[in-house]
Amino acid sequence: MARDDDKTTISRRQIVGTAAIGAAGIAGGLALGGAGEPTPAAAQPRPAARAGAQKIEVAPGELDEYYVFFSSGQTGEVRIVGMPSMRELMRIPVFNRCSATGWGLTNESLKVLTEGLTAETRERTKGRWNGVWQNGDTHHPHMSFTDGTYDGRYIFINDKANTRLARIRTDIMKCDKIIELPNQYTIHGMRPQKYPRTGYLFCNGEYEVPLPNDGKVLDDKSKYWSIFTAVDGDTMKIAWQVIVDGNLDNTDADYQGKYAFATCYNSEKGVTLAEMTASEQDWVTVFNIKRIEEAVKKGDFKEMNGVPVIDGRKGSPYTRYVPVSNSPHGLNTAPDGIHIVANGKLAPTVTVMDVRLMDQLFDDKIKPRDVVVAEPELGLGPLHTAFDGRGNAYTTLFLDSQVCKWSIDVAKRAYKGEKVNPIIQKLDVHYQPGHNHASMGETKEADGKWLLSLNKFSKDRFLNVGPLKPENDQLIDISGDKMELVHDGPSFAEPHDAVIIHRSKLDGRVSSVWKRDDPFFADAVKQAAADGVKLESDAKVIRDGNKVRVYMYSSAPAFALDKFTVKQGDEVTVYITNIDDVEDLTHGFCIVNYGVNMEIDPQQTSSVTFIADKPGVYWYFCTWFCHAMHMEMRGRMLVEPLNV
Ligand code: RUQ
Ligand code: CUA
Repeated sequence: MARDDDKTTISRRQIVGTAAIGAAGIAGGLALGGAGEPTPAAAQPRPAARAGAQKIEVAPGELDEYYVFFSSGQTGEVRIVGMPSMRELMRIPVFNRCSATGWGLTNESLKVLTEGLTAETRERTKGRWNGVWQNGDTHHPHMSFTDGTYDGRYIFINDKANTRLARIRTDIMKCDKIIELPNQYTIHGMRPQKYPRTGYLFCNGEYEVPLPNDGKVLDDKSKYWSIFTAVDGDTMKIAWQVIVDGNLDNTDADYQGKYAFATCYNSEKGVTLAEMTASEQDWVTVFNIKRIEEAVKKGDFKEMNGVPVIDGRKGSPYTRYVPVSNSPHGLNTAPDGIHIVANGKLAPTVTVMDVRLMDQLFDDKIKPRDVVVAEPELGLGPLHTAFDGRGNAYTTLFLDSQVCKWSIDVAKRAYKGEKVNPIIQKLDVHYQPGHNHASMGETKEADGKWLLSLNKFSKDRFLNVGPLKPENDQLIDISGDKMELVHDGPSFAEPHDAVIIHRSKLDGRVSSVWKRDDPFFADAVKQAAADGVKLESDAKVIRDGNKVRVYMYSSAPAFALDKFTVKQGDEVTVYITNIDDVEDLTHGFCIVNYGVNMEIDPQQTSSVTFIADKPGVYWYFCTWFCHAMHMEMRGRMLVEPLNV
């Protein structure tokens, strides 16, 4: 395979440095990035003694200063990590199944997983897999905003695999809504509106398809389109969609509530690697939110699958297309509220735009390129940029395996012709970084303390665990003049993206005990009321034809029913209410050889439905070690055979 020092291989700079980049160049570049021989760990720089630097140790019993919400790529979940310790604190199942919590098995989770699917998907998944997709691919977690900073209400996360958007309630750290976007094929970039509040979630349709995608058009790519969607974060309903030229990769919003931006790497609308990278320029698409809202009001749209779809292709009043070098990727708005950075990927540059020029651009007083105020050349493979709130930017260089720290102001002066170098420092990371994140750096409250580099390859940085390696999320201290690498953290599978949120944003918001009137299990409460059952104090079996509803409560170390009897073939729903009112006293409910398990937290009601298809004695037991007599916390389901 290609190596950096292999003289027969085209050099990285030849591949990505200049204008003409064909398919072979990209393939070569990726091979260099992905398959280069590892440098021995001993030869890698290690953090030296750190004078006066920030403390990374979080002693036993101490708490972290930041919450980090990580996506998890192909596992489909969201993870909570403490920073700076980088300890994983919790996993939140979203698009995946979870054996521990019963996500994808319980009625409460199935409702979340299915109710927001399109009618078509519901039909396609009917009768298999509990009516839901089995996989997801989470990329971009973001917290809801009010007035340019995190407001603690929700975390939103996209599913690239099956075109869904999910919302997580931070009070219980559970997903409470999932919707599928019609007319669109995949969501890649996803960002919340920052001002005045969230508001909208902007969802980028990366892949181009015929509209409608019903098989009538197949290979004629001139009839393929990409869609930009705005979802209302309060109702989780689609507000509007925009058809665009090219495609949509990453997205960000301004701090004024007027514009959203998206990078386009396939302006060619190619369907092969060579076609997608053929032209030397692609663009950033700018969306004028106010004009789009007015278009919806006055009816300048086509309704498709119940959604107003606005035509935002070139020449429309709703969008502008700002040319930038070949195949930009990340898009990042700076905490100064002014600068928007598009990251070159196949170009060695990042393009800096000034949001204050967008009004003039939409009034056609200036040309699209006139909104560009800097375009520094930083290195090879710029993917994403983070900010410290002190005017510095930190850009990941995928091919160079570095983070480049640079000054926005100096880059602007250089763009005007001054002989100045905006680059302040380059730091090696291990290896091939994608996203990076600064503490509070995606808000107007960027505090410039920590930087995370989410590296795609770990190679030799950890004990060898086989051909599938973890990713490496590296923690970097940026509080001083120099970036300093302080911690390596493995992760599975591919986090892509994270947000670093000061814990004060969640202070007093996160519960330890459920509220009995929580909407999450409102259906169970309703059914119990209809059955005349008090969930907190009744243990009852109610037969309704061949449907059987088993109600019990639990309190460590016992379930209220030590047995219940059903008939073979019955459709059984077990409702359990954990009446313990104590922090950290979770019970579980698992039936042996029935494939059933679920979590029941303090004051929560959980339910699961299954067919009692096999006669016999089936013990159910508590799966969370809750008491000295946790092992004894069990009971029997007696299934009477049909023909007796
Ligand atoms: S985006 S790095 Cu979804 Cu860059 Cu993965
Ligand atoms: Cu309840 Cu273990």
